[in-house]
Amino acid sequence: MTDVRRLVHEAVQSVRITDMHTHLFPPSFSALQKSGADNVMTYHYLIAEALRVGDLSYEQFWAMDTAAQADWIWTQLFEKVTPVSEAALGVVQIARAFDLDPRTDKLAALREALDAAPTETYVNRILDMAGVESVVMTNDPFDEIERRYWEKQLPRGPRFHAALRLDVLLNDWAGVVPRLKSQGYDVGEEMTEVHLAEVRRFLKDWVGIMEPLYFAFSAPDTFAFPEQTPRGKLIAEAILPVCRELKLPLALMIGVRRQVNPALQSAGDSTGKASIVPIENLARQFPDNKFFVTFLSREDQHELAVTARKFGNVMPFGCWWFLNTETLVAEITRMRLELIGPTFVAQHSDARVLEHVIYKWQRARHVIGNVLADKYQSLADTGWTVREDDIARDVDALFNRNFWTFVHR
Ligand code: HDL
Ligand code: ZN
Repeated sequence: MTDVRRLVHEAVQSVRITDMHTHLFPPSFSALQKSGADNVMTYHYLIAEALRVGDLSYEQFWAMDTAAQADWIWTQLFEKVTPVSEAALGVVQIARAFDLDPRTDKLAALREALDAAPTETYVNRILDMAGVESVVMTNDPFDEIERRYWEKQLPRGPRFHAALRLDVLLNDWAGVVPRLKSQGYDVGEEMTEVHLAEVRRFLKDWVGIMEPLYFAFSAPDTFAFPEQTPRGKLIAEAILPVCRELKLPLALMIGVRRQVNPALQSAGDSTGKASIVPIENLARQFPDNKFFVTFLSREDQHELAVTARKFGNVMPFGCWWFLNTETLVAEITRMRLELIGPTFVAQHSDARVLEHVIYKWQRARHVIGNVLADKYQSLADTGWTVREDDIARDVDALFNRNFWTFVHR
């Protein structure tokens, strides 16, 4: 391995990461936090894969309790076939991080090693194993269970940041109106200026409660902007004005097609090619707003990278969900480096279970490290002197600093 490649891999292996999009919660949000072997095994990625192997009906699978589901998934993906998929290999990597041999130690040992009721100490141990400095959660003010935790103002510690998730507000205005009215906000379906001002008040109230780093919205593949719909008006006249006033980015996650197979429940969503035009319109019409953007479809990635060249208020982030594979992380990262240099957020884990961060970031460091090593080696081959502190600066930007600079800009 050349000196340059070694320096790049060392920098990537040692960088402390900000994980800007996860579904993790601190131990104080006990009903919402997920850790431990049975939660690792019943990740919806693995459920979908196991149901392709086994001969259980959807109903039979969902009728089992979590431990029985985990045992069944283990048999399907780790005994009947070889765990070479991203998610199955991830379980192996988690086991290996605890010095277990999953072939011989099997699921029982994983249950022994991982902690389903984590303490602060365990959480810090896992985040440190992954080299993750802090994570950003996904926080829904319309989730009744989650609301109760926020109302108690429970401590969440310095390693769990909030992001205010707006899917319910933006996807179900008619359903939200009575709920907001019951909380004392004077809103109505006709969405008058008074109603929009009340939505802005609602958003600011939750900013005061959660102190989010950004607002987020998972948009369908059909997302359009501008559009004369409640969603279009809420974005333009409620969300973006509050984001501008409080200097908060809006994260747009575009391309999901929810519940293409409802029988798979949490595993039933899929992907669809979306249009880049709404992002161009938003970035151009609202130059004082900041947009984190990620698309779910492989086919949208090139247009996103080109759009980021056109608009400095667009920050591409991560290789999301079905794109978080060795092949596509390498392709997307290479494409972004070649079009916009090290000026994006390289990855997020989307972890749903605490121990996910171990394999998600081990894989990201490996794949992104290889791409970066190629790029710096190509540069060195021209005679440009590649310096160790330049590499460290760029790697920290991709895995950490670009996120914070954009949030605080
Ligand atoms: O909408 C989202 O934030 C997605 O990441 C979904 O939560 C999805 O189910 C997921 O976990 N993807 O990794
Ligand atoms: Zn997510």
